[in-house]
Amino acid sequence: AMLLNDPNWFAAHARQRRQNTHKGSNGIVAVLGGAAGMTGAPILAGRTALHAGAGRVFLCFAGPALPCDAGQPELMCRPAEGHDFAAAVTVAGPGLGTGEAAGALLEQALASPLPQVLDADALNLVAAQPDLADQVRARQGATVLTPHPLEGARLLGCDVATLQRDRPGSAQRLADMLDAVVILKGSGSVIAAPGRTAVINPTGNPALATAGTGDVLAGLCGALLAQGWPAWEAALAAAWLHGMAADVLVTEGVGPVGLAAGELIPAIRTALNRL
Ligand code: NPW
Ligand code: AMP
Ligand code: MG
Repeated sequence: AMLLNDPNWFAAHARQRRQNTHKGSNGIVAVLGGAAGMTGAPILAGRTALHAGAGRVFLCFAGPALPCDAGQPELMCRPAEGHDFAAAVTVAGPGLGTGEAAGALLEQALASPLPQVLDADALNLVAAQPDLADQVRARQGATVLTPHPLEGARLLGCDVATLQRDRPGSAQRLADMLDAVVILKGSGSVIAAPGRTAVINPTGNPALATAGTGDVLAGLCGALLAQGWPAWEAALAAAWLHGMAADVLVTEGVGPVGLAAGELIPAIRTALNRL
């Protein structure tokens, strides 16, 4: 696996925003998640998508709780039931739950032709239901998967120790199995895709070992996809920016102990604007 540490790579891939751009040019992100008791996860993903430049962000809640503005009035909150996912880059999974209703919502989201991010419970549903895995493989748009080691092991049908023994190989198997770009998270996240050499992300630190940081990464991936980054480049840049934000915060004393996932969001925005 190669290391992602070339600043020129970002200079070449960072998107300049045109002078006459408008919110419609910067893409739509829809987050599908937020079952009862887990509404924080999609809120973190959606707030990240907003601050990482998505033109419009919808939060589509699977559960009964509909936080009216999610603490961020720019976000548009609605029930997931009946939402049309075809027009947005969907980030599916944060706090989604794994019940029957969650599976049905995921099935609808997967039918969208646009690029998509599958995280958390979306991955757990795909691991449990072969029909959903078939649907992932058959998707028209690009798919980015963001498993942590346990989610990856569930997908591969192995235990975490086995997956961790060869992280680049495991990420590659996941990518080939589901025909997707994969960010296998953890210390030294591995980015893999079919037909490519796996890359190890050098940024990030133990401050990230806290609830919600994965939800932030998923929202960041969605925002970059919505703004037109190709899936492979979006995954590399998202992993790098997410880790870099944590590294900068640690130099400022915001961690390694006590960083809260939401604190990554303004640091990610700064890192993205400085690419
Ligand atoms: P252990 O403890 O070592 O045996 P789960 P989840 C393992 C939502 N959230 N290296 C580790 O296992 C999510 O979006 C809601 C090795 C760990 O205990 C999901 O929908 C939040 N092992 C739902 O909760 C904020 C590693 O995996 C276990 C590892 C459940 O997701 C939090 C956890 O995996 C959360 O995002 C590593 N690097 N990383 C909210 N505010 O609403 C993880 N593991 O059982 O799938 O549970 O990831 O918490
Ligand atoms: P999740 O488990 O879904 O909340 O995702 C956790 C996020 O934090 C992922 O992006 C991991 O790569 C990152 N992370 C967790 N622990 C570490 C660590 N020790 N070093 C670097 N990154 C980490
Ligand atoms: Mg997670």
